[in-house]
Amino acid sequence: MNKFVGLDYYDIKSLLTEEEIMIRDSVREFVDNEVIPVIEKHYREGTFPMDLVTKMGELGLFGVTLPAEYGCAGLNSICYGLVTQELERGDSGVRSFVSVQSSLVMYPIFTFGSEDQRRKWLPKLAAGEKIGCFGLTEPDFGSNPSGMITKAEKVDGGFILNGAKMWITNGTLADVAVVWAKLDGVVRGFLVEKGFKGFAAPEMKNKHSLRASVTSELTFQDVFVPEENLLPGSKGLKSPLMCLNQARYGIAWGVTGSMMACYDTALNYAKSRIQFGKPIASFQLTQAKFAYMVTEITKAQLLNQQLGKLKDAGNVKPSQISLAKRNNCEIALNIARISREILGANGILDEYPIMRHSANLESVKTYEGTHEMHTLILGADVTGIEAFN
Ligand code: TGC
Ligand code: FAD
Repeated sequence: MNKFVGLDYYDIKSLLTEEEIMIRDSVREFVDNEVIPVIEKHYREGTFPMDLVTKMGELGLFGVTLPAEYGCAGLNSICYGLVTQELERGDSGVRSFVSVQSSLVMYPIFTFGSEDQRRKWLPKLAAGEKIGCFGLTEPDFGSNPSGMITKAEKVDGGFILNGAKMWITNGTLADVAVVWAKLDGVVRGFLVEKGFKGFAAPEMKNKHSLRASVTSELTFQDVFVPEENLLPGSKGLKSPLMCLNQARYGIAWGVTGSMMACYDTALNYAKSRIQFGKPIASFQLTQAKFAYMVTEITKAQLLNQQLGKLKDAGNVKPSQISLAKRNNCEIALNIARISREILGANGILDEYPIMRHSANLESVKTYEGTHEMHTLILGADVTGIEAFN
């Protein structure tokens, strides 16, 4: 197995601390040793590599930015970004697992949960002993979650939940679902545990994208949720949207890892593939493709660095995260397609990771806010005029 050396055209390593470099390199090695050797098989079979969960827990990859008192690594946002970048170099499904567990489950329990909820869930989620999922999207409400119809009603000792969620990463695997539902017309977060009567989480099959990731429906039929499972600090749509900021940030970095994987594959191939008596890397049209890719990857890396600095300084605006998520997903897809072109017919084989990345990136461009929603978020921010409807 060759060790991966990621593109670093602008010496971005010089912007990282020793600790950040160490974390990047240890996740890079984990991906080389544990993810790359198994991922194509899982992708073909449509299964998630469950063996990785405990290993990722041992490496401290879940909830990396949360405090050590809850079993987490207490690292900065650059470290979190580097973790997702390296994981998605392996596969978007593996990065998705970590994004959901960290940004969409542990973050809301930490931010909106009671101390009891934090102590009950965070150490086990950090260790990978428990798995979580995040239910916001519904069959009829994707880009506009404010219209959700999943509803909670107050009863003695708790709440009765009714409704359905769709497209939920890790739903079938999850021990705990962070479910967003309206209580008296206000969006609140509930911890729905595996085994609660009336709760089911069937897997959605036959995906062409993110095949090494479990995607599920969640259905709630008169599910009794005890009082202590309401996230007390959650109030309004702002609460789930705050979680999305964390996950979108990780995606901006993650897809940069996909770009680096596709670029690296195409460059190695182009140097050794001979046509017309020369390596295809020697043709000007091929070099133009590499010039585009090296430029765009470098721009994405610099965008991520500054975004991480803003985030750690507590100054980041959601629209700045949208800019990076929107740009980097679009560019990652372009780079996957260009890399596939460079490999010609070989590019469609699963001996190479490019088509897998390309197919995955279709989902990544769609989830956590589609390209169009992030365009509108940016448009609203710069003009001061909302154009969502
Ligand atoms: P709007 O009225 O604009 O906002 C409601 C309240 O929220 C505040 N807000 C935010 N707060 C924090 N972060 C953000 N990003 C925020 N965006 C808005 C806003 O200030 C307001 O606060 P307040 O105090 O006034 O109440 O809400 P809207 O209904 O008009 O919708 C806005 C819109 C369209 C931008 C939003 O709904 C949106 O982002 N839609 C996209 C939906 C989406 O991204 N879904 C993702 C589902 S989860 C997922 O895909 C996981 S995949 C994970 C994986 O596998 O890796
Ligand atoms: P729609 O909202 O129906 O949009 C369809 C098209 O219309 C899009 O191109 C969209 O951009 C466009 N559109 C919509 N409104 C406008 C507008 N105002 N102006 C212009 N264009 C518009 N959700 C979760 O809650 N939890 C998860 O864990 C999760 N995991 C996912 C995993 C996968 C593999 C996938 C594919 C999705 C996942 N999602 C999850 C759901 C995801 O967040 C939604 O798919 C996404 O928000 C878009 O919603 P939608 O698919 O219903 O599309």
